[in-house]
Amino acid sequence: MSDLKAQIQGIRDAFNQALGQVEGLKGLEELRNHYLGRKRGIIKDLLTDLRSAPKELRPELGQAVNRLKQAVEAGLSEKLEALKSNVSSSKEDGIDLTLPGIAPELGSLHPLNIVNRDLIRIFERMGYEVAGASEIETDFYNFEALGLTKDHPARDMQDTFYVSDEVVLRTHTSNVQIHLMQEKKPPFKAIMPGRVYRKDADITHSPMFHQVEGLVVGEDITFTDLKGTLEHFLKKLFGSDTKMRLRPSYFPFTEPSAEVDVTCIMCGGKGCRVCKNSGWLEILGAGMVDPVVFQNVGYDPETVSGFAFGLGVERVAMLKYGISDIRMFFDNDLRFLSQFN
Ligand code: FA5
Repeated sequence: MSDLKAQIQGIRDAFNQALGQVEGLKGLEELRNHYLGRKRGIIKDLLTDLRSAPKELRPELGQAVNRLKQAVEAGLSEKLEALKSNVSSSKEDGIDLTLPGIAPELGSLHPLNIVNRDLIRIFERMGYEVAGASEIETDFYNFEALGLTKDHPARDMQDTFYVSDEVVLRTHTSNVQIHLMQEKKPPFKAIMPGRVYRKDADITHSPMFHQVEGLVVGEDITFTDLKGTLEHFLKKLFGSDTKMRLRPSYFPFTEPSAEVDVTCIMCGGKGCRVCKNSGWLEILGAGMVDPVVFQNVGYDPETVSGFAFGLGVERVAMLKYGISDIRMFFDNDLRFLSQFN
């Protein structure tokens, strides 16, 4: 009798110890089977042993086994609740839920797309439409119609990738001007972003780069309109303190033409390494549309006038973010790109 009682107590102690060491649901299930299993469980064995105990002691021993069974069941369900509510301490199937999660890597806009969108947005707010054309272009749209005849020395200004004698990878977005003017009647104003190509490669020049072209055509469009538009644009882009200046220049498709400078965004115009101590940075080319271009698209230069401008997106992005090597935009190095999140 006392043997069986001592055995029951031993089982209870062993169960409590094992229960304390259980760490997960799988271990708990194993413990349940070990003690309460219908065929080979410890308590089932005890009940079998009970049958051979003296008859007069059986009720008391039976009660003791029942109490053990209830204690085991209570212990198991208590532990189950604890494991469920404290999942953070659970280690199931090799997954440690206490470890910090692995955050998914979020993509972000490429810095050139950020700048491109900013540029477009500024002009859209001024009522410009957005237009585009093919990057593979005929000689006519890329050169001829813009006043760059076959023997024109200014063709050398843009080192060209030729697909064939008459087909090129466009060297600028000015080709879109011609398509647009052929398709539309004035007045209109449009902005034309896109990829362009030149045989040109160093730390500030890339064989593929992006330009944004602007074109405004109508009656009585003057150089003052050009100046006011660019001033507004550059202040929106670089800040309201930005100043602008125009220098006489030459483009075959504009007359007069100008290079447009802004006060250096690094030093505010005082002079630094970036602006080579001049206080100014060249930012875009512009001018009044040459009457020859209007004639080439069938417009009457006596009744319409207009202005055009073009800038390099990489150049703006390099200035805005202080990037010294243009190749960083195209290396696809995540250490660089993730800084623009
Ligand atoms: C032009 O391409 C003219 N079509 C711009 C224009 C349009 C003038 C309308 C007047 C009226 P330019 O060759 O200067 O101009 O190029 C414009 C800008 O493109 C440059 O200021 C520069 O920022 C950028 N650029 C030129 N070549 C490269 C290159 N290889 N890599 C990166 N950016 C370049």
